[in-house]
Amino acid sequence: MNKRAIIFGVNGQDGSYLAELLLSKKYKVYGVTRRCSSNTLGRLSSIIDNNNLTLVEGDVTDPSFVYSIIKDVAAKEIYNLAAQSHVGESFNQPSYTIEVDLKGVLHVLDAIVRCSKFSKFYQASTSEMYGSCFSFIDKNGCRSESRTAVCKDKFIKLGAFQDENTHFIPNSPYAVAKYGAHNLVNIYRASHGIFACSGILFNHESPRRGELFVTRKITKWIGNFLSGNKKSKLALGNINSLRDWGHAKDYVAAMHLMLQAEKPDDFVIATGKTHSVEDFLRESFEFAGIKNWQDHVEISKSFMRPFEVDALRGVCSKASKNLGWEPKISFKDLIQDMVRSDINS
Ligand code: NDP
Ligand code: GDR
Repeated sequence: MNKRAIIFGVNGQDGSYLAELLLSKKYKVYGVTRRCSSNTLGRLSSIIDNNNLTLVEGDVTDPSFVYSIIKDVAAKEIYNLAAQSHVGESFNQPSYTIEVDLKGVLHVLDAIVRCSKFSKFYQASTSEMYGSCFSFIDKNGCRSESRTAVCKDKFIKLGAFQDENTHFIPNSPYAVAKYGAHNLVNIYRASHGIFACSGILFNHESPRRGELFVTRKITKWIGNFLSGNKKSKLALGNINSLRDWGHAKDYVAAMHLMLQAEKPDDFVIATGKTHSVEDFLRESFEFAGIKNWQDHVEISKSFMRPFEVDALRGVCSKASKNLGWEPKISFKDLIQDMVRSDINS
């Protein structure tokens, strides 16, 4: 049986967990990494010697490379996790972000249609596509939508949420690129009949999270502080924003499940719970036994975004019903996993 899978972005946070999952299910995994003069394979250390893992150097912005690997491997499943994935950075590098996060996806879809139509495809869509848009149930019991920025208290009071029926109103170059890619997946599915799914994943973290994302920035700072290596304060931007944070290990399982479903579709993957960056800060410092987090944090303009996504809370009832997927790792356990790992390292 053909159990070959291609993962674009295999050495990222999600790519590394997904590769481990697929290898444990006896897949032959072809992982695409970008050529780099320094080692970027650290997250793959536990599987790097696995005979069923083949690493291939290439870039999703190169259509001829994408076409060749998809044709040569003839994979059962193709996962596109490759992206310039930092929202803040997309304001500094908008054109590059569009090149990778939108055109890269077009290259993959196009190659599938031209030479591997039987392959099932997963695209990494994102909750960033909602921008400031959220849904809520109004006082008449009807579903309503708001498209304006909202403060934390109001969002929580409204019981606001986002799901597959909430509109997308992207407000960063990253979100625009991802929304474009999301639409392309729908168009290719409808017009070419390919099995293509988008996972609308809300924030998910782990000890392997990139160090420039806020959760890891916090836990890494704590690790350094406790080992005596940190003299300066932890500089952060907006700590009032709300995010729905899950654990990456749970979320890669959902990616795989989507490609095992009977028909291709889009699914929200989230925990249904929302916390502020400040909550994450407080709980991380408390778990590490550091008193008064306020004494160690400074707010810096340089980490503020020109346009912010204020509040996210995903409802994943469609994925629960159709895929049997539920998040297993709680916010508290996620924090403990990350803090413990950064203290130990
Ligand atoms: P990471 O930033 O950790 O990983 C991104 C991966 O893409 C890296 O392996 C990176 O390689 C690779 N990559 C970047 N540019 C290219 C390129 N031009 N060609 C080939 N590979 C490239 O992200 P995550 O693992 O956190 O996320 C995976 C995907 O899911 C991304 O598409 C992200 O946008 C999306 N997503 C993530 C969420 C999250 O909370 N983590 C939530 C929703 C969506 P290199 O190491 O060389 O940079
Ligand atoms: P996000 O994650 O933008 O939601 O995108 P990030 O951790 O970067 O920001 C979360 C929130 O924290 C605020 N913030 C800071 N963010 C960073 N990076 N650095 C800081 O110093 C800082 N201070 C405050 C941000 O303003 C924001 O409100 C992640 C990425 O993984 C995307 O690829 C993915 O699509 C979405 O999650 C869902």
